[in-house]
Amino acid sequence: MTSILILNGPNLNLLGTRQPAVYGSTTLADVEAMCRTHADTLGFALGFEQSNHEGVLIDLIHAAKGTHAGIILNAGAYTHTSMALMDAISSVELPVVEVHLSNIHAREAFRHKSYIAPVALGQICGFGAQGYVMALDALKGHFAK
Ligand code: CA2
Repeated sequence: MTSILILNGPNLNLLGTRQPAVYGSTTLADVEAMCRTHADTLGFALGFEQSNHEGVLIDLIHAAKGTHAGIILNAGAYTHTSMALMDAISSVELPVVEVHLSNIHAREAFRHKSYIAPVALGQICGFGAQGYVMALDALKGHFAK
């Protein structure tokens, strides 16, 4: 069965507990449950991880090679800073869909820059938790090409 890794970066463990006006009231456990339900309908197996540590995220991307066929990545604030995550994505040559809960282009200027976007299949942002489900559909379509 095709397996997808959903990877979440720093502070996303707090989802649903603070700043609901920006990030919604859905918890990360809720996001995982939504994704698992949708992955079942698409015939995907799912890995679902979160880390607050850049090196751990890099290790998880490296380990995805050979285990997962694609990655859905919300790198949190590392999106805007991390050339190391960008290099890790390039090195594994797996399709990556970049996801953000908020519309990063409608927020502060520093959030407009993404180091992930140039090495991703595409970016989904601004649709809250539904963006992860949309990313699963995007990978399904990509594999069907
Ligand atoms: O919109 C997104 O998904 C972000 O990746 C979220 C990051 C932010 O730095 C990016 O610019 C956009 C922040 C994640 C923090 O998540 C929290 C959730 C609830 C309460 C506090 C933080």
